[in-house]
Amino acid sequence: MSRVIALSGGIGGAKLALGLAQVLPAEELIVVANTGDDFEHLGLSISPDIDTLTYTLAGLDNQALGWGRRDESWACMDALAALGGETWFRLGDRDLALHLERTQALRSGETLTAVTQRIAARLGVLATLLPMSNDPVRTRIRTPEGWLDFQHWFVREQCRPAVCEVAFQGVNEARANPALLAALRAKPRAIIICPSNPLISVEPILAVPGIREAIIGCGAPVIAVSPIIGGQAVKGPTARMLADLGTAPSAAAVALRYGALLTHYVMEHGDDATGISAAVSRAPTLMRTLEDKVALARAVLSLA
Ligand code: FO1
Repeated sequence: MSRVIALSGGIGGAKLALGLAQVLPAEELIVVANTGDDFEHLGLSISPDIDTLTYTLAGLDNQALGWGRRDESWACMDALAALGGETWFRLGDRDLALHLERTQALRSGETLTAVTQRIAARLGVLATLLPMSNDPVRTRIRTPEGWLDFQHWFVREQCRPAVCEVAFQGVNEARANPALLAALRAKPRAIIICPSNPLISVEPILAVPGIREAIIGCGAPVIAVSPIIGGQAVKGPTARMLADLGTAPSAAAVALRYGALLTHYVMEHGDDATGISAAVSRAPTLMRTLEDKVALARAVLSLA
């Protein structure tokens, strides 16, 4: 059976991944997670985009926060604060269990893929969730005050420092997830680039040696959904980051960044498509409800 392979970062991409999971049989969907946001914190191995995708596909995501787990409590964070510990990166009591389990698994030699799939299965996720690599890749942001690890820039500094450069530390040494390469060789039906931030969620995946080439070589349509509507990111710093890096924040600018990789680009009605070489499709790309996510997933799959 031919499969759909979706590349995704956190919240925006995860919404479309959920829509795809609603319309495709589980065995036909592979979701590839960005791991450039990962970091070691309080002795724990944290993989935010894997976690957002896992919780979203499991129906356990915290929709108010856009990250972490619903029905959460914060007793550990409160106790840690009382001890003078670091609480700028909020880890809920139930979310902590996932980080404890992953950290223990990695320390005992389990691959990131294996522990990701074991946890996803325990939480009832049926689609296949693959980290882009089992090797560490760390997105770093160069600001006027110097380089910052991604979560320090994104959460601790709240995206305030201007972005002069984005780099993916370790990406050249990272081996593409072999399960992803195998799926790309097995004649997939479509490659979908979810509406995540291109700079920090999608490009780290494409930067892992061999992944871009395997996508181009697999012969399937490559369909990206714009993360920008009307010049604004739906959520997060995408538009601001593009502007910092000298690119006008527009749906077309994102398509131009992906360049010849795309066969199709899905963007909001009314946004300017000038200069886009891929086949442009229009659809409502703002996903508030599950129906919105399903409708967009159907619109994207209809192009394949
Ligand atoms: N984002 C925040 O803005 N503040 C937080 O305290 C925070 C905690 C957190 C804990 C676990 C997790 O998986 C994600 C968390 N995030 C938090 C979101 C995270 O920084 C983002 O999901 C990404 O890295 C960007 O996509």
